[in-house]
Amino acid sequence: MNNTYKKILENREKNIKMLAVLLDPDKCKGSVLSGTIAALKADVPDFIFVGGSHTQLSIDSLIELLKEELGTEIVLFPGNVSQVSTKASAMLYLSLLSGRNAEFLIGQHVNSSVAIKRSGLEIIPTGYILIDGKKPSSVEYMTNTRPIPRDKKEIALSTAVAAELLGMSLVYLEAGSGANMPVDPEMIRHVCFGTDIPIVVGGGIKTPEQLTEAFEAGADLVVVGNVLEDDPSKIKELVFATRNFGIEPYDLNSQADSWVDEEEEIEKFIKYQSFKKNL
Ligand code: 1GP
Repeated sequence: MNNTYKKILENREKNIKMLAVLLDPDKCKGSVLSGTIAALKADVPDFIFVGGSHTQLSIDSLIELLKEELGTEIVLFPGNVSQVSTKASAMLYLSLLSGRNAEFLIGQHVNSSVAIKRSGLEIIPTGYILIDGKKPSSVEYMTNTRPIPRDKKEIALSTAVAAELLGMSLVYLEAGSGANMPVDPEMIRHVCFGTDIPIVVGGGIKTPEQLTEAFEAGADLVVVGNVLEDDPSKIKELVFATRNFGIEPYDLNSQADSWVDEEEEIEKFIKYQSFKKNL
């Protein structure tokens, strides 16, 4: 098994939640790119995804730059076959299961399968499920498909289970980049409860609270994009919320208390030693 998926499975096994940052090559350039790289150097997410719904330019140079600057592996999140790059290490091999457009279910795959197999990229078969994020999404428009209504958790579950039975490695619940509303935690909970493969959630997540809600509902990996295009420094609080997921404030306090106790003990000991010296 290759590295990216292995890491996802190992973390899932230990209930360690993960964060991926999605960089869209169309938007991530100039000062946005330099600001994002600086922020990501200080607070490192688990994965960097690169891709977009309608990018057609070569993404090789962006990937090379990211690898050089961040020293991290890059995962492709392609909107279409033109976004395949051998500079990346892995690729989410997406099939848009929520739609009924054969082109995005299997057509693009047939057109590119032999080249992708030869590329040496780690391929992660992913059931991509578009959910209504209360804003028309680029995915919806570009693929000419309709999202699953946000209150139809049974349909989302049936689609995710179909992904699992088809042998896919991941389910990606996607509200669409820049969604007004992220996937409802109730839907995430329902899907996670009924499936046995890792669940990725993205679209419209902007705050540590939304991220934590997705994790609490069972998401293994959360993807954020737009929020960092607006303000790269937001990565700090999102990485913090991911790393501290599951640690109760009580635990943090009691840990702090024990450090205080320890410090007090050391201080007392030092005082005692100097007291003895002066006897
Ligand atoms: C889109 O899920 C990703 O595919 C990220 O969405 O840009 O809204 O964070 P945002």
